[in-house]
Amino acid sequence: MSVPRLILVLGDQLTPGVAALRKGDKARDVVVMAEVAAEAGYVPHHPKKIAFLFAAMRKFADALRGQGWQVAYSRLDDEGNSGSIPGEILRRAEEFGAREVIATTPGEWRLIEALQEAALPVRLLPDDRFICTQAGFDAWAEGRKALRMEYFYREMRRKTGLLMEGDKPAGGKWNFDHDNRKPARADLLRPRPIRFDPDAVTEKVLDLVEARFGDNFGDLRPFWFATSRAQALEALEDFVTHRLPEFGDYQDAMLEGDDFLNHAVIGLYLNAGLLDPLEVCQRAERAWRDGHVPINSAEGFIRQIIGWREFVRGIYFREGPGYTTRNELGHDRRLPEFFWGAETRMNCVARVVAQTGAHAYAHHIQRLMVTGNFALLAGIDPAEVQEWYLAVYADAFEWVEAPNVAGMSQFADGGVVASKPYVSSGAYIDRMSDYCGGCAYRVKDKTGPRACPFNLLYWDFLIRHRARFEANPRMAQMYRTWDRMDAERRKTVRAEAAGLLARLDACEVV
Ligand code: FAD
Ligand code: DLZ
Ligand code: SF4
Repeated sequence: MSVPRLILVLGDQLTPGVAALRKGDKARDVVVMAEVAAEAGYVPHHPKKIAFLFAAMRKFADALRGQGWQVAYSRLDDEGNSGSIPGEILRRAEEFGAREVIATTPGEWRLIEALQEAALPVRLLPDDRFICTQAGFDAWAEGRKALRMEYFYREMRRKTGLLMEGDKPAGGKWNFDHDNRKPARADLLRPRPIRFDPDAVTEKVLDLVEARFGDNFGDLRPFWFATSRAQALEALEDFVTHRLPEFGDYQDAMLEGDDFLNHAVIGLYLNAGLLDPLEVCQRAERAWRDGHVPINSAEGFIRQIIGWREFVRGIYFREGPGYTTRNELGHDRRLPEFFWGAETRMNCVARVVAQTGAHAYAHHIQRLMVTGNFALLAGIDPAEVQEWYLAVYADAFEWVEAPNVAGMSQFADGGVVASKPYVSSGAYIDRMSDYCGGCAYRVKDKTGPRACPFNLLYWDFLIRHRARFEANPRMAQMYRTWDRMDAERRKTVRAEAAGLLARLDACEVV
């Protein structure tokens, strides 16, 4: 009999057709899956995120066994668990007499490097669960002065044929974002995402996570995520039926009493491998062709997946391991404690952090224009901001988190992802949400004791970085507005912003 090889399947590779499994031989090889302290602890992950991954991993292992695979599964509390992926590879190699490992390339440079340094040779196969290959992305990017998602997205539309009529975009436009900026009103009838009661496997994981990670930021219970492919498919159907029709309209809206609005809440399932990006988009397209969903919603949703999701992945691997340490704006302030739940008087921030703690979820505009906006305006160290996002969201894996946080949100990459920094005063938050009504600050106040911190810090940010952004045609108008402001008023804004930042540094409640 030939020597068995180890087939490594990581926690976010829960796809039956993942590259390493395709290369494996059921009759010869052993699948290795491992819950390990190193992966569960390299940032203080939200307990719901750890529970989701462990429960989904255990069920996936069972499904593989059902298909005839031999699976060596390490539970976190197993005696002999070495605590790391390379350690578990070595342990299983000794157990089964294997001399070779086949793995699908992880979505994180740290883990790629760890596998390359493992005691056994590890053959890394490209992760082909994406629409665009890395070679395809690099070929598209080559020679372009700036990489812009919109042009990449059109290529992906042509490549997949999604929402195409011949070689023309369906509905006559590539992008319907212009129709997608409506604020939402509280609506008790808007259906919330479907919830799944934990079964016996999940309950066991919840007990483990409670004991080991119960002190991490975030609520473990109630736990309601899907943890199998069948449930993830149900969650997709639930979204397409109930929330996709108005997804476009309310994509950017935020409401205090509605943590999900019309969002899909499937990022975690896509990223863990329970759903396939193309099948998700084809389902949305079918709903449009059936007349169930308008084009602005179908297009807006599909763009997030074949556009943004594929684009940020291409950027992460193109930019290399140094990407996450970039800090082009030289920001070095510590992340305030209120990101971890300490008191803040800013209602918008308090709400988004509380919702994040409750669900390990916030939608895109909450991540970008509330917490991300505040961190950028206040000049927080982008490494600390990245660590926070990587820890608190159930869908966070570095390949997708880093370009969104370091690139899109914090401009730490100097403009690789975003053509200008995503900063705004309180007016944007007020327009798109109902947060300001219940806030201790007044969004209309530009200065004074109750001035909204976003108003003060917005100008302060622009002036601190004037040399870099003044020439940007999309920002020139703001500098003209500032220059036209009364000199005394400008002095007051800067002095009050400095006072606010000093209070932040002194850990006072702001
Ligand atoms: P929906 O709004 O319903 O969108 C549908 C799908 O589109 C998502 O599930 C996701 O797969 C995809 N998508 C949408 N926007 C993006 C994007 N910018 N990049 C990649 N995919 C996108 N997404 C992650 O998957 N993991 C992260 O760690 C992550 N961190 C983020 C950090 C910041 C600061 C910002 C601004 C965005 C981040 N995003 C991240 C993108 C986006 O916020 C989430 O994908 C989305 O909120 C997930 O919720 P949903 O499934 O309800 O998405
Ligand atoms: C995020 C995570 C966690 C919390 N735990 C595990 C684990 O115990 N075992 C595992 O194989 N993967 C885990 N992961 C995912 C990895 O840390 C890593 O982010 C991805 O595999 C990168 O693609
Ligand atoms: Fe946020 Fe300012 Fe509105 Fe308060 S007033 S909720 S701080 S934007």
